[in-house]
Amino acid sequence: MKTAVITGITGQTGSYLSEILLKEGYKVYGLRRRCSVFNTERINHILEDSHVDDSIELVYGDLADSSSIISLVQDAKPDLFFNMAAQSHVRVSFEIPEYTFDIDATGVVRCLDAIKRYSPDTRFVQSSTSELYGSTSAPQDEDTPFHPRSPYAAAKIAGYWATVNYREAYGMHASNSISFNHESERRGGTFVTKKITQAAARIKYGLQDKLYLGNLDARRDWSHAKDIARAQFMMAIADSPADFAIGSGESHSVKEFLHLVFDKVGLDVDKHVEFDPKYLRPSEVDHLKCNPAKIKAALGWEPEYSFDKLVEEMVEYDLDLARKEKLLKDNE
Ligand code: NAP
Ligand code: G4F
Repeated sequence: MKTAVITGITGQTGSYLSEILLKEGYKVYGLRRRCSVFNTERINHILEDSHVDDSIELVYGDLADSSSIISLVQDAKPDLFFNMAAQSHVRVSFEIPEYTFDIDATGVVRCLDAIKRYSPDTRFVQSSTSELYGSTSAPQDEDTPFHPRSPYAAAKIAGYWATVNYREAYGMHASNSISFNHESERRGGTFVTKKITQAAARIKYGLQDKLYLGNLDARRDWSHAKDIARAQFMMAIADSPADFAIGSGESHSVKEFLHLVFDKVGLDVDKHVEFDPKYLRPSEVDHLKCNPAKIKAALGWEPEYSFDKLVEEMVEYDLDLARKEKLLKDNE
């Protein structure tokens, strides 16, 4: 049976990737962190389905702990290894820079080196990021110079180059997905898109009144996480390893996203949204917009979601949650 490891399986994109791999007939090993509360909310539906055939196995570990990564690689000797785990919040990385480097830079080397030593035929995909481009002007692609603007991006750039280096030095099938922003109903609530859709839905149902945001002028290339996960799988099974910029090719400002969501829900932005400087970053990334020509030509990847369809799905999901929350509150 074909096997795959996913670090960060409990995260947004790792959860979608696990669905793709199971559908493709892989046995999936997921690295999960020990947590004081349940942290498998995004994959519980998959765990329930796979209970009968053990097609998914969760293993405790941490990117800070090389022994757990080595054991997993030695035991599973996977065909594919996706490093989806990271301290993935840009603003938080300014507050915990050393930890962010340990996980997002050294953690990548821990994975690569375990594979090199114990399972050199395993194919590796590193979740790199458009944050590497930082202040370089849009549009960006594989040939655009990097200029990181946060501890997160500086750490991820080390992970990017470690992946390139293990490919060149040891002939490993190791690739970087330079993914632009990707969102979904499963997006963490402290990222701006989910923060907006969640707040709009709760305001609609009278569960909160205000939404506090930082810089509304930043522009991002937002895709659906399902489309990005599918691209990462296509990279892993491609004949040759390579680095690909993955995104929709469109950019929108945070302000546009905000207005679209509030319009869909029928709310007035001026009445409910306020500025809070605590959400500003010491250095910001102003404009990210992908040129996805290389992955489209080389692998035939095409996104299935439009920007509007992504926003619609997120809004509908959060409206449904808010409706249920209101119902519970009314029956307390
Ligand atoms: P996410 O929802 O924040 O998920 C991160 C995952 O990493 C979670 O499963 C988390 O576990 C796990 N994790 C964090 N620290 C860890 C550690 N020390 N050891 C082991 N696991 C750890 O992020 P995402 O949006 O799915 O993104 C997936 C990957 O793509 C990340 O590497 C991110 O940096 C990168 N990326 C994301 C985007 C985007 O827009 N989403 C764009 C470019 C690149 P818990 O569930 O226990 O917290
Ligand atoms: O949603 P964000 O926090 O995402 P950001 O910083 O672009 O990072 C995400 O995408 C990267 C890929 O480019 C990933 F590598 C990374 O892991 C993560 O998934 O912020 C988007 C924009 C920023 O310009 C931020 O300043 O929204 C602005 N913003 C305005 N108010 C806010 C807020 N961001 C957050 N999180 N919270 C706010 O209240």
